[in-house]
Amino acid sequence: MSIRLAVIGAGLMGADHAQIIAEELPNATLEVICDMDETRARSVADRCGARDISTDPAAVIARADVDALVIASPDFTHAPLSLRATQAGKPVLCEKPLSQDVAECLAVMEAEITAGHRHVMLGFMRRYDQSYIEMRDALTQGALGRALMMHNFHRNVETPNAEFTGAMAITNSAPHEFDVVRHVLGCEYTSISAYQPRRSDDVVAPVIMVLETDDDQLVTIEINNNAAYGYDVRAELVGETGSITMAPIAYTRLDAGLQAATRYESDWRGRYHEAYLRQNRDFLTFVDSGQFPSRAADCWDGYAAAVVAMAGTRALAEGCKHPVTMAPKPEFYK
Ligand code: ISE
Repeated sequence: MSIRLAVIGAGLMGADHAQIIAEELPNATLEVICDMDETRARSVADRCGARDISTDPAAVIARADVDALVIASPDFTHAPLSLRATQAGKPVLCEKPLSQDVAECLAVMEAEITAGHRHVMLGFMRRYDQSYIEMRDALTQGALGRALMMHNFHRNVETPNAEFTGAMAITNSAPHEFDVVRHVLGCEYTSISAYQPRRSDDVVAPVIMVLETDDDQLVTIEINNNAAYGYDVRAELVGETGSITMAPIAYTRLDAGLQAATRYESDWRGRYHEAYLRQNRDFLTFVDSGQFPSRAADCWDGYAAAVVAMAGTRALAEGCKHPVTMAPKPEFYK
């Protein structure tokens, strides 16, 4: 039976999820596109063939003709809407972050524990990207020996808007690395340091972070939201007996005029399209079977990302190493 979905948020990510559902997920139908901007909701609904639109997320969550939801509205709405959907018994694919407020993450976790099963799958789609899958497999298969360090850089062409700050590089962009490094290494973090170089212009400078893990490993993360040259995300995992590094992703190289050239994507939607597709298929399997996918990120992972992001913003503001202190992991999430 086809799964009836609603997408809350008709901005960049909501429109992308709606298009994936409409064009590449035959076992799902788009029932509602919800956005506070009715015109924007209508535009996405018409483009993707959704049956209805709404400007009221609470009403959409309660609709009898909606089996599950994709939450792609602004970050501050993610936890409250995930909480409401969990209390309504509706599965949710929630775009990252779950929340930048640790207490909000704990509230959603509490609701899932009360309900007795997970409802929220978090949109940390890097877990479904082939390069991180191969990196994690190499480690678990013993090809690298024990993991020592993981180096990461995450470069956007430019910040999405003028309000984007260095702290937002930590709370909005870096959660992808915070999560996927935990997933690959199977670790938790114990401390974070954060620094910024000075740029000669007035755009947001990169943020460099150094994190320690609970197995005495080191993780470096560079977030550069104004790299200019292209959307470029790579990592290298260094073990005691081997290393594995990501190649720049390109389908072709053009050799001409004594030059060789490859092309970068302009943003994450192109670079991670296959990962979004795999993630969204796994979400539908979760909705259909009730079995939470082993690769997927849950609310504990959302909480973990929020805790380290909060510590990272403090480390950046104070210019010193900050401890990452997490609550004990509930049995429910083990
Ligand atoms: C954005 O919100 C994303 O989730 C992208 O995956 C990431 O590359 C970008 O830096 C974020 O701003």
